[in-house]
Amino acid sequence: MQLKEYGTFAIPGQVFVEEGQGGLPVVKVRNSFAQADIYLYGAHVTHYEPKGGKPLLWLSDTSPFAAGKAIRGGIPVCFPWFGPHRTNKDFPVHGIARFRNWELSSVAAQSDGRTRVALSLASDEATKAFWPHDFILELIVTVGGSLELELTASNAGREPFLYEDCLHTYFAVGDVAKTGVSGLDGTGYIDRAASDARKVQTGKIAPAGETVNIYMKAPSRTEIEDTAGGRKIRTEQCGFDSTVVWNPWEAAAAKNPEMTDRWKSFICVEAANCLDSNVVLLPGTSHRSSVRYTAEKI
Ligand code: TA6
Repeated sequence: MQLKEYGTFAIPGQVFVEEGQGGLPVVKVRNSFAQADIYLYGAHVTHYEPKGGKPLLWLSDTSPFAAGKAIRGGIPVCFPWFGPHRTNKDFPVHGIARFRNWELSSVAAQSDGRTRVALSLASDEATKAFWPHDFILELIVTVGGSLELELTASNAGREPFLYEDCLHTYFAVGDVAKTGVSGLDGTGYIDRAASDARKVQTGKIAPAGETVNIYMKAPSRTEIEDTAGGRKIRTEQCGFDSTVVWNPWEAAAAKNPEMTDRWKSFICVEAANCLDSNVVLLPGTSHRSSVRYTAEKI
């Protein structure tokens, strides 16, 4: 059922807002290039499928869609911290942006046939209970033959602040054990699965166990070779200094009811500004970061 209050954002045959899982509003984009679903809760892209292709994103079929719970899969927007909070372990992992209802700011059909959806989130009393700063976040999702996301953080307060962010993308793959990630050869990383040891990547990443590699000063492109799925996915990032490659593997996934044996069918390749590469924003300034994902059959 289409949601009346978002009627002004509808573009007949191309964009509509309806009640999605858990009754949460979801923007559905259907154009000549692709289809995509974007939840206002977390500004969370849960689905993208180029015409003639397969879904690009992994989404747990037991993911909760409920206030206060993280949607497991798709593209979580992490802000203003990455991973566990540094001083308060009771605060949510990966920040607060993914637990908030974002505003739908605009929807546009572009002259080239792509569709652009803009969402925003401003600080309020609820965000300040976790993080005391005045901020505005904007996420622009462009749905075309590639999927593009642009995340802009602005300092709307009077003091400088420091933040981390991440587009924590879960890519669907045929079999993670037959998946390689190339493009990071020679890049230094923090190996979270080995007590944060500092290492340097040699060759491509071929996951064979729990992998939580945080590459600092990462190159702007990687390629995911999804051999079992018969495709490769190119990721491009700009304004993000780090790339995170993650899969929990069997033991860690078993502890998470939304993963269990489904860990085999995704790999996260995340664009981030985190750890050594956080961002400092002076009052009145902004930082913009973007990603583009393109899939090709092999
Ligand atoms: O980005 C990798 C990571 O920090 C992993 O260490 C893992 O704990 C995961 O993210 C958690 O993400 P989730 O979406 O499950 O909250």
